[in-house]
Amino acid sequence: MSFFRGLSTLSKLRSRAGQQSCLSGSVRWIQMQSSSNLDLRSELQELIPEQQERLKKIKKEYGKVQLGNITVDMVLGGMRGMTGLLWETSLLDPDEGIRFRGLSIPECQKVLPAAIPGGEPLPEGLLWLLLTGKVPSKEQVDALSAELRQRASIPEHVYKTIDALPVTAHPMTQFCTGVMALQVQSEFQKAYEKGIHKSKYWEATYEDCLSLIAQVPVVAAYVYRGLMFKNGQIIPLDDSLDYGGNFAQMLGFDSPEMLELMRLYVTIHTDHEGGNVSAHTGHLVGSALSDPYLSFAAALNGLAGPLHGLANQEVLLWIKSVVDECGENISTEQLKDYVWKTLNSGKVVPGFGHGVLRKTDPRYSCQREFALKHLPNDPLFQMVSKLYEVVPPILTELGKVKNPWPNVDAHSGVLLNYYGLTEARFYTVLFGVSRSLGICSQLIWDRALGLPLERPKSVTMEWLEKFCKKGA
Ligand code: CMX
Repeated sequence: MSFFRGLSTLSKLRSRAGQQSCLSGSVRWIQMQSSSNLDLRSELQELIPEQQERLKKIKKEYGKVQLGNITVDMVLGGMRGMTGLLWETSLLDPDEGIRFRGLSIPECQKVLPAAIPGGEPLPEGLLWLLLTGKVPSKEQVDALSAELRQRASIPEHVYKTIDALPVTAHPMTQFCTGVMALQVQSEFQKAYEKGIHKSKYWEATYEDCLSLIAQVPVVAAYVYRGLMFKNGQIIPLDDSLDYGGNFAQMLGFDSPEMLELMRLYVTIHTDHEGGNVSAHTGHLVGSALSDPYLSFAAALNGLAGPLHGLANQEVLLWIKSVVDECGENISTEQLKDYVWKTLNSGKVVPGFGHGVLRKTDPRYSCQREFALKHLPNDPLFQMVSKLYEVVPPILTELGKVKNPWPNVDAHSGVLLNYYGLTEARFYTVLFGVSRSLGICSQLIWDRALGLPLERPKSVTMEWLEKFCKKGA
């Protein structure tokens, strides 16, 4: 069935949720046999053979088709624009933004089950979509929520390992250390040591991934509620709550709006196709058959960089420095001066620009919608709105910035800050929790499809010079 000509179609789809698949392409859905599986693993078990056949066919029929030319600029430019990875769970269009298995963020907000009528999507629903290409029913999502809660227990040594770090260790260091400590329970590693057959890799990977996804919010909440921010007052998991809601309440927030924000936040940060630093790192490390804990910890280390996930921390700190220096009622001219001052001191304006996107990030836009609905008069939100007007023309004037528009990180901090999560240094941990859903979903498919060890060719400057002179 061809699909996607307007959001009006989507309301009809709600009633058919669970019966559609968008596995066959980024913007096309095909009708699939309706499934009554409440269990995600059984659903995957059914899908994997057909996708393995699909990959074999692509290799056989199109293996020698050229996808483009590699230029020296691409090699020197961090492989920008070089198509070189298979990533099934999402696809990024430079102008339109991310689609999760073919669905844009507004479409996900329409069709994925919510905790409250008309509310934000439940991240478990997005996980189901990422893994299967199907929009789950509410019953399927509820079953997955329950499974994740069951898998969320944390061995005591994980907390002790985090506690062994200095209290001042960055929250991302604490979080990543916690994930590494969880690794000792890896089912994949144990199965590999016992000599598991490669056709079964995905099953052990699935076990690790679901447990990891379930556990990371608990570890993250431990980091937040620890000595650095909340004097070690830990809040346990609530057995009646969904994944995003539970995460918010474990962090210490129980207002319905904050629970909704967390559901939206976790949903939109999950996945951004395969080439970004965290996703690519997780996939690369996983390609060596490192288990999901090792792979995801590696991904987190990439996310902790200021040009990537740490930018959400940087944005709030930067906005607060503007307010400290110039006050909340800063004029447009003063704000322009502050942006120029940042640029002239050799820094980037955090929250603006992107390696692939060339328009405003839809992850920014949906957070803006949330703010307009819930906190239109918040002074920091108004500052973010002002920056939306002021920064793009200045970055354009610089002449070298390919995308002057705001990205996901330009907005998240002020929303969290409004609801009382004011500790900016913790923000990238939230991003990391959400990323577990995307990176783990792809890791399961990496194993199911038998994707190989990643090993691109590198060259030296001397090699490039010789090669180019020969060709000239
Ligand atoms: N402020 C100042 N300069 C910027 C800029 C910004 N927001 N965005 C890009 N530029 C500069 C680059 O630093 C680069 O300068 P040099 O040639 O002097 O090195 C030039 O413009 C060209 O860069 P580009 O091709 O437009 O962008 P890249 O793909 O190299 O980098 C990104 C993308 C995101 C790292 C960059 O836009 C940036 O540093 N933004 C600020 C940090 C940020 O918000 N990161 C979060 C991204 C989203 C995420 O991953 O979470």
